[in-house]
Amino acid sequence: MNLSRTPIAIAVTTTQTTCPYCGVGCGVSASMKADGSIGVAGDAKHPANLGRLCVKGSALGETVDLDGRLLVPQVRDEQGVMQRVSWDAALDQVAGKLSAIVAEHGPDAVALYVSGQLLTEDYYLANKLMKGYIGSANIDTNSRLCMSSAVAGHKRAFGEDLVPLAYEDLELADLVVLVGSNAAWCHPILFQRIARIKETRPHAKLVVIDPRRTATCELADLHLPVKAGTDVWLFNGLLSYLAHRGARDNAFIAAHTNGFDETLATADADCADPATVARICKVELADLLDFYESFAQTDKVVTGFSMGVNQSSAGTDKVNSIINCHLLTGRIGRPGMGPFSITGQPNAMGGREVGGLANMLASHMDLDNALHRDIVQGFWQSPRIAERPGYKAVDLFRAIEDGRVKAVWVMATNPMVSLPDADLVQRALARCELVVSSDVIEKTDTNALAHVLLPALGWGEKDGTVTNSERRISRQRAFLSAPGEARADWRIICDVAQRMGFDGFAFDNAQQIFDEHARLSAHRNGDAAPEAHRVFNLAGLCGMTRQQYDALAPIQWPVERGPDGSVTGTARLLQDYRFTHADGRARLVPTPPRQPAHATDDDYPLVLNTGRVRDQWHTMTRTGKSATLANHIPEAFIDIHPQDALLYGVREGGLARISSRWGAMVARVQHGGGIPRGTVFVPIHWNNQSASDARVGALVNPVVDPVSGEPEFKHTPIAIEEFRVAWHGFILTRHRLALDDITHWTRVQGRDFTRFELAGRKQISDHGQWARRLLGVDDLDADWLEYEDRSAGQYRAVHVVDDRIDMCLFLSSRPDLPSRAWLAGLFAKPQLDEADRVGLLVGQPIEKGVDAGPTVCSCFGVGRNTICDTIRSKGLTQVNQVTACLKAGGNCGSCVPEIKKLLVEVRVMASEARPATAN
Ligand SMILES: Nc1nc2c(c(=O)[nH]1)N[C@H]1C(S)=C(S)[C@@H](COP(=O)(O)OP(=O)(O)OC[C@H]3O[C@@H](n4cnc5c(=O)[nH]c(N)nc54)[C@H](O)[C@@H]3O)O[C@H]1N2
Ligand SMILES: Nc1nc2c(c(=O)[nH]1)N[C@H]1C(S)=C(S)[C@@H](COP(=O)(O)OP(=O)(O)OC[C@H]3O[C@@H](n4cnc5c(=O)[nH]c(N)nc54)[C@H](O)[C@@H]3O)O[C@H]1N2
Ligand code: SF4
Ligand SMILES: [Mo]
Repeated sequence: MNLSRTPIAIAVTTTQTTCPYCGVGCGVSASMKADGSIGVAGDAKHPANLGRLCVKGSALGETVDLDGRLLVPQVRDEQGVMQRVSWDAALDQVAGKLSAIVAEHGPDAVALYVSGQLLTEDYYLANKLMKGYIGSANIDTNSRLCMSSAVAGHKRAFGEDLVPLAYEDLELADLVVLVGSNAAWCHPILFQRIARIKETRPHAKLVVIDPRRTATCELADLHLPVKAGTDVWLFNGLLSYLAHRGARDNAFIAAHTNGFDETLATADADCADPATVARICKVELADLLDFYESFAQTDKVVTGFSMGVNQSSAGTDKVNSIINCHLLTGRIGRPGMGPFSITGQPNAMGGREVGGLANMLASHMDLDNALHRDIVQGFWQSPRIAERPGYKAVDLFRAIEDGRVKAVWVMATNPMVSLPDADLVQRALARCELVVSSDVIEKTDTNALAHVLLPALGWGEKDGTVTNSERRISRQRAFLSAPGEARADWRIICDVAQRMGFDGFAFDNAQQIFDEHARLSAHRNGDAAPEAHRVFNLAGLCGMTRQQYDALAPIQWPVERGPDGSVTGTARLLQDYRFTHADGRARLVPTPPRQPAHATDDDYPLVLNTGRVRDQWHTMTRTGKSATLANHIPEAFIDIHPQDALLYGVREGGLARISSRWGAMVARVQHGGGIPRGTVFVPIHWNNQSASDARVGALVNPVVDPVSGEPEFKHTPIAIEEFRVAWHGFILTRHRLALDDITHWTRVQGRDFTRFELAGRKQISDHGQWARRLLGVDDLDADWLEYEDRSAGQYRAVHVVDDRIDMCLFLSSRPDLPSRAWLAGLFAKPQLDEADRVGLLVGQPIEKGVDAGPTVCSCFGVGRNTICDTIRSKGLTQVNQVTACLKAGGNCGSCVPEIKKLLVEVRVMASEARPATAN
């Protein structure tokens, strides 16, 4: 079988598609070149990004090779070994077992766990299969971990899950408030649109509300380092301030809302006094009043919020406390204003459209509404329709663990890493009768526990639609042929459904599925009964031909078709102030403030906050393949305040173990992430494939918001202690390596090599012998050079083949090892010169300036040391001067906040006359 790939068209034309990462939903022009490499550029015509891409988007070409891809169906045999099987055998097994379990234990004994990274067409069919045919609502999605508090907040306030505004409104606003959002790193292109407002409208103001001083704060006018979990106090305080200082819109409140009196009374009860709020939220009173007054004085306010709001045991209340302030001031439905849920995944919004959550139906209809069930079942002509909500993600895995759910089909998500209490997920999957996983990558933490692996098409190969944060539907188009035996997710769902004996799944292509989805959105929408009305309506996109679907330009829903056949989307919702609640009014929702579920105590004195870094995507299955992206932050870390580090006996650069009541992990200690005292921040990305012991999900408490079921990912009490090791080291090698015996390791993708960061507990008696065995080098190999200084506890070895560096290993009793950036540079050289060899022997570069330091600008590969040296030597004070000298920051702009921070750091260091640290 041919497992290689072929282009659909070699660089003759470029294909307009959409980035598969964040919810900004940037348009990408992609092509496969004759040499097999992938060309990727921003699509200048796409309204989300107008030609720009962030680092992750720009590096897409480095992630689509077939290395590590799941290319054939596999089934675990009786010995527990995965065996390649035919599609027929795999599908028969999945369909047969699902049917048997349903027959014996009922439909609620099986479940689907899906993802905001599926295309709308895939998602639509997964939901249809579960709710209309199997007859259970046990389909939930990783969006439960992400957007569900926003969905619940929208439904409470508006009666429907509506994101009222468009990206353009951020540019029209005079005040942008970002709450619990590190947009500079997580929604970079959107953030750059906000940052650029300053150039044209300098009076516009950006306020960031986040316990950490993130990269996003570098460009803010005001940062409120709110105490974790206290946002409701802050926004109730704002509501009270606005209400009593003449900022409320009485006419709007009277005509278009309910719930004003109770909501204001609730806010006034605890939060009428700004000084009290400032104390509880741990922010300066003057800063708080500055924010309140700005909000009161500014008509055009957009409040953007993300995971610092949603991922909380009070997530839904946080969302409503924000929306309340917009309703009180009538700041909604007009240009430049409104509450704005910034969605995470590329198709989080599409998943909500198709009803992919366990408590929703389809097309923005509700499970618990008999009319809605009738509309959907009538449209599907399905044998059944689920009548009550299924298990939400966290409960679903509990139900698997205790045997209530006996089969789970996971699609496009990696719950072993991304769910809270991830060790419970491990126990649950280990005892589950049938675990099926559809993925594009073979070795993931979840796949390690699956019985059946189904190879799915990935980005560049799959075809369909996604909807971004501003409700804009864009096409993802294929420009690569299907590799190996991989199939589209929607096709795999149809294959299984048909084998289970269900009609309603006879589709030949994505367009037919999209058409059905669009028709359902319009079906009986606007019937006489008020609850039949949904704002979500794709009437204008029904009946497209294949060619029209293929040519579909990005468009925001709802979509209408005029009498002349022209199709119009909708940039801004709620302009008529008609809300989806039966009485047409919005709700102000009382939000009594409450603390996070678990407080710190003597055993677990610190709060664990978790989130993202700039250049990695989730569990790293794709971004982890890119050497460019690995350079920014190569290893998992525990960011802690220097004074807390001192207090708990951990040292920057060393390893620490953190533990909670649920689990533990090990990572490197660092400072400088802008973290307040009493908390630590750990990235979510590293997992069992990329490190020995860095899966932070294992520690996260599984408490969820009572309304949305979204976990409290940002607040778990933990303890920290030094992770003692006898030695530290690293390897750069062009070869594969088995690391069975090493206490702690992290694998980092390099351009022509793999890097391993290592640390060990066992003393090594004979370094040379140990190193040669680990690296597989013959004792007599003439190309093996080594150096040992026993008194300093240092050892290094280099293997050179034909004058090229082949592998190198450095060990030390302390974590201060030579620059990896310097050594990476040597791997790029066709030949080592004399200075390189001397450098390798003495363990540091001989020539000055060779060590660029860790990458700051990934687009142009500019390191921290280079930037700091240039700032210092040329006396630079502005980011654009750095860009003029080094190009850094001049392409995608994702690193601009970090360059800004370096400008300040160099200035501070110069005034303190301290030397810069190197890495
Ligand atoms: N580089 C990158 N970008 C991504 C992703 C990725 O994996 N990598 N994933 C995408 C996805 S799916 C998502 S959901 C988004 C997430 O995007 P964001 O929500 O912007 O990212 P996070 O890092 O999860 O968390 C945001 C911030 O919430 C803050 N926070 C923690 N607790 C609180 C609190 O109590 N109150 C407030 N106000 N803030 C708090 C954290 O300190 C953190 O800086 O990013 C998307 N974009
Ligand atoms: N501690 C902590 N945990 C968190 C969060 C947090 O802030 N803190 N954030 C949560 C949030 S917001 C999110 S969104 C989740 C994300 O968490 P996950 O969804 O678990 O993370 P991903 O790595 O994106 O997983 C996607 C999987 O789908 C595969 N895949 C990619 N494309 C395709 C495709 O087209 N088809 C198929 N079938 N498979 C594909 C990838 O290889 C990968 O294995 O993490 C959540 N977990
Ligand atoms: S901002 Fe970056 S990751 Fe997000 S869609 Fe655009 S290019 Fe992709
Ligand atoms: Mo997310």
